Amino acid sequence: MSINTVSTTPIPGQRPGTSGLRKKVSVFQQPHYLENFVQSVFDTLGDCAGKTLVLGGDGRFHNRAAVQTILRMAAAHGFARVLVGQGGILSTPAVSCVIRKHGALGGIVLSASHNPGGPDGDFGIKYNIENGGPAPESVTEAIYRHTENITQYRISDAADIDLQQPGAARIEAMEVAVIDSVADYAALMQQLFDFDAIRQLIAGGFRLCFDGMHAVSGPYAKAILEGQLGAPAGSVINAVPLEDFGGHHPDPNPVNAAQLIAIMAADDAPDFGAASDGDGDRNMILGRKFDVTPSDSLAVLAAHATLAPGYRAGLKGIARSMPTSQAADRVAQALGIPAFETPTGWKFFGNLLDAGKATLCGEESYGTGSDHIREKDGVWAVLFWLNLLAATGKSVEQLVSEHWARFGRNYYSRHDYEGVDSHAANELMASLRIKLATMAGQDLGHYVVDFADDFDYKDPVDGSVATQQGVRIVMTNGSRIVFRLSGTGTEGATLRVYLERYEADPAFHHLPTQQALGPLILIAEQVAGIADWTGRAHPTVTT
Ligand code: VG1
Ligand code: CO
Repeated sequence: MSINTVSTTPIPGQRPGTSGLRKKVSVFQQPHYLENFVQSVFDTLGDCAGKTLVLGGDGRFHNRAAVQTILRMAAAHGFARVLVGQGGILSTPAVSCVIRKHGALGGIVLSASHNPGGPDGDFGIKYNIENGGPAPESVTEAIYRHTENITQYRISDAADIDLQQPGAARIEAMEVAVIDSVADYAALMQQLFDFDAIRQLIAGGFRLCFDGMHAVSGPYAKAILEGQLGAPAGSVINAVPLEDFGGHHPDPNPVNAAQLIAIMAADDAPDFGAASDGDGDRNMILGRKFDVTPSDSLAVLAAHATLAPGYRAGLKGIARSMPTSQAADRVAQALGIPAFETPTGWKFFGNLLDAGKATLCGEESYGTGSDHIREKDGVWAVLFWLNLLAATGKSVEQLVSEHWARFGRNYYSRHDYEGVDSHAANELMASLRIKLATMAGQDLGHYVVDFADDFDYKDPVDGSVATQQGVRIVMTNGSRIVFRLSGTGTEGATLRVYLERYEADPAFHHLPTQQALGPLILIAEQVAGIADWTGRAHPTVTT
């Protein structure tokens, strides 16, 4: 074994987006592409002697090859130890859990999350810091600047490590520990939730269906739901991670999880349905013939959190991303705890969680989590819901309807215009920004604009500032329209339009969502000229 220094030149465009660096697999397969980025991460970290790195991914195409490359480079950089998931597999929440539990310096997650996989799909890499959470922008920007000037990387010429069985091996002076991908994570879940109560619920005939979407959470859900909680075999479907996710988008929303939606819409549907995404950090919650919007899910969990053993002491605060509905804010108000509004992306929650200012966090994009780790967490959200269902004896629909009756309903939908021309998308946003200054006080349909701005965020812990995080038009009654461009796509631009209407009157709590939001949808088109700029009369995906 020996360590080689390889000359390289910068490759443009290695700037991480909302959640790491995501590109087509073919881009990552270019010579030096992965190596340049990984060396930039390591050089940004500096001396790693004596330190531990956690490594794993969602099992998508190119995962195994990338794991072997990164192991050789970590050895060359002087890490003492790498903890790598068996088969190269670790979900995003499991990486966060393992970093924290084993006191690692950080971790690398190989995933493009909800983006499609396979040789023609997407690949991605994300660095998580010592607290287990996504690197903040100060770190990702330093990594990016390094990629612009890189001249060499170092790599061992050691043979591939066998990742199939847990055990220990060595590359140069570095220990490689192949760990059970599920064990640490499952142990943490047992501390947070009442497994006995859930086991009893299931033993009493309560039926559930978890859709692993052929992505990383299958093995976690099988081990916990079927293995530990006694759900009958077959309760977890599409449980085996596949390199191409079976050709589907591993994105748990009513559009992409069509199989599960059909199961939950049948007359003999199970009592509870759920799905997770490529890297296991998202969740979709369903009742029988009933979908729970992610924003409502956060609010319901917050309102009942003390029913779960891990949250019995109460919540310190609730944080949500700006475009997420304000349903959780109403719960925070009722509980007398602070509510925080952050830019999109889990990295913005890290400081609030570390400082003990927030306990629960959520995003409208099917992401929910807490201070148990520093990532959003799909299986955790499922167990939290099961704990509430077991403790209350109510159905999913009952819990949500009662929530609306108590707090009012925040109708909510996101309209995505995917793969639009980047230039046109930027022009659309620029033209919206120009209008903002004069919007306050204007009548739009039956609404009056309270204020309109481009969301800025100053982190209350370290004072760092993020600007241009989404254009929002907020009406006097709290209804809102938000526009922003996606930072995770790999083709053209994706325009996201977020629509929210607050309705206090229970007589109006059961309208079809798109109908309830109809007037706001018209206003969004009228204000932004979406059809003109994008050439699209309708969104590609509505969630
Ligand atoms: C999207 C979501 C955002 C989420 C991010 C990563 O980002 O909107 O809420 O944090 O994906 O999720 P964007 O920039 O495309 O809107 V995951 O599960 O793909 O890591
Ligand atoms: Co994800």
